[in-house]
Amino acid sequence: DKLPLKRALISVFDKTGLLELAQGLAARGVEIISTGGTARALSEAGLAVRDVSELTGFPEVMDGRVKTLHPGVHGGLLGIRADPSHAAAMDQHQISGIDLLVVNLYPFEQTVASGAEAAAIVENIDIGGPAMIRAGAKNHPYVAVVTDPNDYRSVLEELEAGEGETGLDLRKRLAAKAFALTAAYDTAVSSWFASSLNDVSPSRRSFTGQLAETLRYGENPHQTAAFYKTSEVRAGVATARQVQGKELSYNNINDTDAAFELVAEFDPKRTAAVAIIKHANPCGVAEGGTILEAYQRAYACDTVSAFGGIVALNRRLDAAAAAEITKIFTEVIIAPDADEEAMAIVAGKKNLRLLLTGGLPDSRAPGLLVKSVAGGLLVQSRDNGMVDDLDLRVVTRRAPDARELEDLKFAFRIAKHVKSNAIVYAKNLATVGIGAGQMSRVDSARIAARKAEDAAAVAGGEVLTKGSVVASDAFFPFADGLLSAVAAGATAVIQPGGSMRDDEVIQAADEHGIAMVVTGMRHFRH
Ligand code: 93A
Repeated sequence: DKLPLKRALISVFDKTGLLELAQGLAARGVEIISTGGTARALSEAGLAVRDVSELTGFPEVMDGRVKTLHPGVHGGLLGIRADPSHAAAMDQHQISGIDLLVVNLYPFEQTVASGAEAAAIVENIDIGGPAMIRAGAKNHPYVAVVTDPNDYRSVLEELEAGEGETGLDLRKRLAAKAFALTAAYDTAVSSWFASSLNDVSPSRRSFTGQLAETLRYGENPHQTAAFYKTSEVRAGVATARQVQGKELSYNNINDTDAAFELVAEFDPKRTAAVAIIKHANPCGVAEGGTILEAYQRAYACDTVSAFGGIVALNRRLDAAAAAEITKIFTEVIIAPDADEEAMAIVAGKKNLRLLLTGGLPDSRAPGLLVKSVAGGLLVQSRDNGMVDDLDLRVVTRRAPDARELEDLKFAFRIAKHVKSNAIVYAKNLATVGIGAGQMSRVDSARIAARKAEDAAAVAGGEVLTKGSVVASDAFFPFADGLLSAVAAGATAVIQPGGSMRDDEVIQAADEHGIAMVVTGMRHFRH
């Protein structure tokens, strides 16, 4: 399975490491063939290089759109050397075998990310490169295909160790990587077309990401994990700049995403907002006049759970808030920005990760959510649904007053970010009790109320669910969940409605003087 390396074709957009590789090959007497720009770079460095047009007998035409798409190249990549008829064809047509192919592609995704115009993006769809990569990788028993400058060294080392030969094992591994590259490349192209058509239909998409980081472990230490970034750019954990702190873990990334998506619901021009997240669920969310005030009010919701939490802000982190947040152990702070003094305070906590995103994502923007199930992928559009005043319908005799109405909308927005069954009590634009992830809605209601009692016990004050409002992410199937909220002291309720027993639930609300508003929109989250 050893293969002597006589001829290499190098055609690279990214010229990183090119000279060292070519020098190493030249030193072994390998003949080098290259395309226009690559050949120029090599001969300027004094290396002997043949132009690919010598193989094709054809010049590069159409601004380089056609340079390597020719049997003189593809025959040399695809010919099975051990097959007499292939060998005869190579002989007859004077096709020389290519043993090593080094290609990296036009920077399609970077061009998209740079905000270039469509014409420039389209021009950066590499055709000849992927064609050669696929041809060489298919014929890996005879061709080594290198698509990543990080692999140049191991190829040279293998040549060194193998006295000028590459082993089949290396060629197979390179082929696997090559097909992964072309698959991801084409997916990026198709995603761009779909998004430029504003097509977010889950059934017309393929998926890809660029490996950003191999993580130390997954959700648990015995699981392996990696972080991929996609071309669907939303300001958030994937695009953030990590200013300081330990490496992010799998759970940190998941929780930080949940936290930032939640605060993105609050327009920073209207209000400051802070969310504290544990296990992907909020344990406190609040608006405030300042970030400090919003943090203190969010923290007060559940001072026990906030320990070791993830804190997300919708506005710039300032010194006052930084000083307050760093009073307890916090895993991550994510914010659009931070001022110098705040960063200096955070720097006092070496391990605390500070992530700055440069902005907030649009929570109404479309996008896709992907989740794997055994043997498949489930894909849906992201929950960018938002209830506005026109959607709300009062179904009880009593209508909510202005303060209740603001709190109801606030609570329902948060319920969207709480694992179902979700129950959220809120008062004065701060959560006062959150019940998450229970299999029965009445349990979520009871847990949320109990947590509010616990918070009151810790603070030595009154139980804040008294005179609060409550949001439910889905309808109350029975009156029991509602009655539990009444028992906790809630005066108004917001929920999607649509239960077979809506009448029963509304009647129970009326009996207790509760104001109830239905949204017509459900916010399950699992
Ligand atoms: O425009 S192409 O799709 N047509 C081709 O025939 C072709 N052959 C190689 N692009 C093509 N390439 C790409 O050119 C390679 O994938 C590489 O990214 C780039 C190297 O060009 P140069 O050597 O001129 O810098």
